[in-house]
Amino acid sequence: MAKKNDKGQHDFIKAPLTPKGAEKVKPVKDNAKIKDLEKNKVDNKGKAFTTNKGLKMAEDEFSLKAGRRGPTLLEDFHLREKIMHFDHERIPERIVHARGVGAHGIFKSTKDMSKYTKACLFSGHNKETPLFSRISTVAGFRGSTDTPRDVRGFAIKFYTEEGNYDIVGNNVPVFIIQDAIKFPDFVHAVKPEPDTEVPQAQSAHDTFWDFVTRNQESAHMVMWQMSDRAIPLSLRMVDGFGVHTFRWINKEGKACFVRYQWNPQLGVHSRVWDETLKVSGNDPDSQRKDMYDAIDEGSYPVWDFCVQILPVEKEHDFPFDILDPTKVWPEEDIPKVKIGEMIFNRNVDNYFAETEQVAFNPGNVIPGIDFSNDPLLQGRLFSYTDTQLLRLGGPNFAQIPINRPVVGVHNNQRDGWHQHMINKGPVAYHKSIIDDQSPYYESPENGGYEHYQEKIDGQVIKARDDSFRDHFSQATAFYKSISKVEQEHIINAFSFELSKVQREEIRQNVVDMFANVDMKMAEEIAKNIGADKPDADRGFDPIGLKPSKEAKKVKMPEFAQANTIFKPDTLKVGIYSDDDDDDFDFKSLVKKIKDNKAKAEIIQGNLKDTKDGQKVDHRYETIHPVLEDALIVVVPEKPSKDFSKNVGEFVDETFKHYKPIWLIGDPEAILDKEQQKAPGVIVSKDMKEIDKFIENLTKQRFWDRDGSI
Ligand code: HDE
Repeated sequence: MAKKNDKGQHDFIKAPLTPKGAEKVKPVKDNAKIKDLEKNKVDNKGKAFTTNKGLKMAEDEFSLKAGRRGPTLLEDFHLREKIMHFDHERIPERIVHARGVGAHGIFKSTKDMSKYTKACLFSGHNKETPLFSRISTVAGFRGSTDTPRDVRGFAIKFYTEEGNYDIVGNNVPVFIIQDAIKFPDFVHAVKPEPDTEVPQAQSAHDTFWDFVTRNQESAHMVMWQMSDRAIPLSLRMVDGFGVHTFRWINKEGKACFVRYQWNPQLGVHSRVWDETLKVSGNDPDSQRKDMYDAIDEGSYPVWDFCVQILPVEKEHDFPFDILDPTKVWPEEDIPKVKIGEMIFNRNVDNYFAETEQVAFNPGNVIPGIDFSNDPLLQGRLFSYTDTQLLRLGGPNFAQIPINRPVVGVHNNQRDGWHQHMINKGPVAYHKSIIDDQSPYYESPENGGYEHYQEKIDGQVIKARDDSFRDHFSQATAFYKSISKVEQEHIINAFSFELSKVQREEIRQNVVDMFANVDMKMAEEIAKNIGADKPDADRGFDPIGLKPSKEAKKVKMPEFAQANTIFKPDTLKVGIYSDDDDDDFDFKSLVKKIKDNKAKAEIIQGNLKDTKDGQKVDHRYETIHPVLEDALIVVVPEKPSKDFSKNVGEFVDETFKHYKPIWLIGDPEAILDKEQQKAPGVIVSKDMKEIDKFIENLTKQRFWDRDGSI
């Protein structure tokens, strides 16, 4: 029974805060979530077959019939159970971000940030917190391809000792709209058009581009979407951004604003567009397989986890609104600081149970983290719980193994679909004297969550502030900050997409609008698609404001992919060769490639091992050159018909996608004289060229190669 006060009454003013002797919060172990999931893992190996009720069955191949050729009987509970379950095996796919790949990992803090936040995962050095992450495309259905031109979602769930903390971000730093109320319109515009349900996983259609020109806050993100960032080489080579401004709060209750980003230690790399189209057809699962294989082989992807910190006093010091999700915080003005590393080191055991059922929510926060008034973020806080209620079939989705925290859950919520908890006793309301007023409320000093007490003073109004109305300055700054090659790719991407737009008026509106980003860029696009000369004034929606002088000065060189990290690690070298090439030493070549941390895949006419015992990975027919990052051709003395038939396609595709090539043997009939001298091409039988080849592989693409596309 609860203690009474000195007047002999129960204290009914408030429930006790953190009674003496209450359990202290203990740090979680990095494998805490893995251990937790163990409890739910099922291994059928060597086990007898049972129904879902545990009944062992003598047979699972025939339904119960009245006579061997007679009708099936209703009393066949086994048949009914099996078919009933099968009939309900699908749940609604995510309305956006339906196609994704998940992985377990660890966040390791490398810098103590307790001066700025009391969030447990960021305090202390070398502190490890388990996590689960899901990277996704946005527009495509769950069964679509891995490699459309699209932004990638990048969500992380940290299982901390103070509950789950989710960062639900993207691989680009800005969003397409500023206010959540426009999200359904945007999604309707980018998804397949409702009359025909085409096109799948593509923004190259009328409704998307119509939306863009009618909502010009989209300008900046569209530039990113047309850039190489939207066609990544691998999901292990994408950045992640929290996009919104969040608030951090320290132990003293002092707040600051923050933005998150995490950068891959392998660098940010992309494919070229022609290659991407072919990858989609040749291996629609290429990126999920790439992630799975890398983790499976122990090549764990690692991201540097960084934060930009802004004192609250500086909120209004910039030519853009720091709450605007269509703007980045340029690093020249607000430098980023590395505070940790995020490593993916374990694959899921079951795609549906983990990757499909994981439920992220930007509203899942822990003490030390709070929201800002970014109107996009505010709307998201409502949306995610709502969507999960439908997708996961009831209010108890937080009890699904992948979603449950690694700490205990104690409250008075009860019942609902799929309730797994067995709460004891009669009390299911707060402050009961029967249960000693348990569960008690934790005081903020001891880790109880308390919202930041921001002072709000304003009129109730459906509007946006003028500080959100400049839509073009950062779109221009982004374009100006990237390399010539990246700029060309943007022009090509716009030209491709707009060529698919059927309505001439929409095509013209787009070039007119983007003349406000860069006139030369818009002119090139207009020329490519046969539109009239762009007119920036005609394309400017006066609902926006022209960039101020200050805003025009913003620079963002940090986003040029030309400045990224280059490493040969995990890149794939295809070794194209003939069956039964007795003389060639495949073993040493494969070893040298692997010594440099790259991967070697032998491609031949059939799958029989090479004479020196190397595994052949692919047949000519079952691999396409776009799936390799570089090509070595081992030309035999007397090439077989099969070798000669396919070698042309392998070399041509690799050449025109600017990738490294090494011809070991006679180059005649494979490359013409000009091509043999092209950058990134080696023609030599000398195996010492391996060093030069690895250097080329590290560089990845030779943009100055003539004859490429
Ligand atoms: Fe989401 N978003 N979103 N979003 N979002 C969903 O939640 C929504 C936004 C993002 O791998 C949905 O569980 C609204 C920004 C990711 O499971 C849904 C708004 C950013 C994922 C939803 C936004 C994102 C989602 C669909 C405008 C980047 C996949 C299924 C206010 C910062 C997470 C689901 C995963 C998923 C709503 C805007 C990222 C419908 C209303 C901005 C990575 O609730």
